[in-house]
Amino acid sequence: MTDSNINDIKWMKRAIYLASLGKGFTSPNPMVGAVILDKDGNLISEGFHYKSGMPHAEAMAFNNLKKDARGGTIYVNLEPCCHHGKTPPCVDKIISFGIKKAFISIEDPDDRVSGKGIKLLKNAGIQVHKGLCREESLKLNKFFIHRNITENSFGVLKWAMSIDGRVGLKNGESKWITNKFSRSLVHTYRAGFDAIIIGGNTLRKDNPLLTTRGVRKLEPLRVVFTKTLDLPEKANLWDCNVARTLVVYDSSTANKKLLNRIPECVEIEELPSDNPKLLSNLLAQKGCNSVFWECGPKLATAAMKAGCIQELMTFIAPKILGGDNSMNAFSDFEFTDMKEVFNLNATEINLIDDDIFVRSAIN
Ligand code: AOF
Ligand code: ZN
Repeated sequence: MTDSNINDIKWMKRAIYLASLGKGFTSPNPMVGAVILDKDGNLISEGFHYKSGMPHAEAMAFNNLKKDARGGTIYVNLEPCCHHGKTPPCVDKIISFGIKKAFISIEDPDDRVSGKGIKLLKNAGIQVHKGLCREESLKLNKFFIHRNITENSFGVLKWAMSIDGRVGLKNGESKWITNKFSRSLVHTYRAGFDAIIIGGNTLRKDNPLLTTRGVRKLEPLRVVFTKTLDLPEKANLWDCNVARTLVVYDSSTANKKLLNRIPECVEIEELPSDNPKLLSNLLAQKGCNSVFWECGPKLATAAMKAGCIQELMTFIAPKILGGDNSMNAFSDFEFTDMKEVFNLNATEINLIDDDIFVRSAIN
């Protein structure tokens, strides 16, 4: 590897790091960072996209310029945009400031940009290098990329269970299976998502808060997916000062008269059926790149079946609950052959004090 390659990687990694500073705030937009060097290779500016509707990474970097950028180089982890959205096109800025070389890690999957941004830069005579730190950039924006390609939110399903695979006793008792460190880690993980989903059963049974406990100032949207609208009059989720709440109900089965039990501050949406795919699609349209499913067995099973889940987070506690009728993480998938089961790819295994944490992707 030459010195120039090493430097290019260094600056691209810096752009990726800057991009990551927007984590939790950019949706529906991606996390983007930009670094600008002058013609002699000195750092003259940098920027990142920190919120949808605010300047893009490149725009922030050009706004912060300390020196003339003519003949310089830009490093950016996502293809610069060429459309007039909430803000003007970044390619125009790159061209007008006289940049000569652009390192772009990955193409933008957004149809309005996808390949067109790079083409415009090349047409303007800018040398474009694509693919540097590609894997890291794909990983960083996997939620945004998934939402753009599938029009659904990237789903991560979480559950906590005993070492014999139970999520609760047969009377529904489930507080607390895992230790306090695991539970507080869940609050931190929530901060990485745009929305958290539960079903009506979980709301009735657990009355959860579904917050990050202040880990993130702008709390994720809390979503209740209900078939009946038979929800309690008093619930922690009805306190909209803590975080926003959205109730989504199945209009084919719900009793709409029960809507008046829900406080006005709660947002309401209806769907024609209880298909979780429709919910994932609705949330994607509302700008959620990612959703954290913290639901019970029925909804978890339906979400898995419908392809709404891309990743799983499992907390395993050193406890044995036993019992034929204890609660499971899933209800019946009705598999009759081992060829039908979900095959997972474990990507992370950690000890959380005496609990085990496993992250896995669905193959
Ligand atoms: C960039 N740099 O920092 C970001 C980009 O609604 P707008 O105008 O903010 O446009 C959003 C789209 O712009 C988004 O879907 C993605 O294609 C691109 N985001 N592009 O050049 C940035 N955040
Ligand atoms: Zn842009």
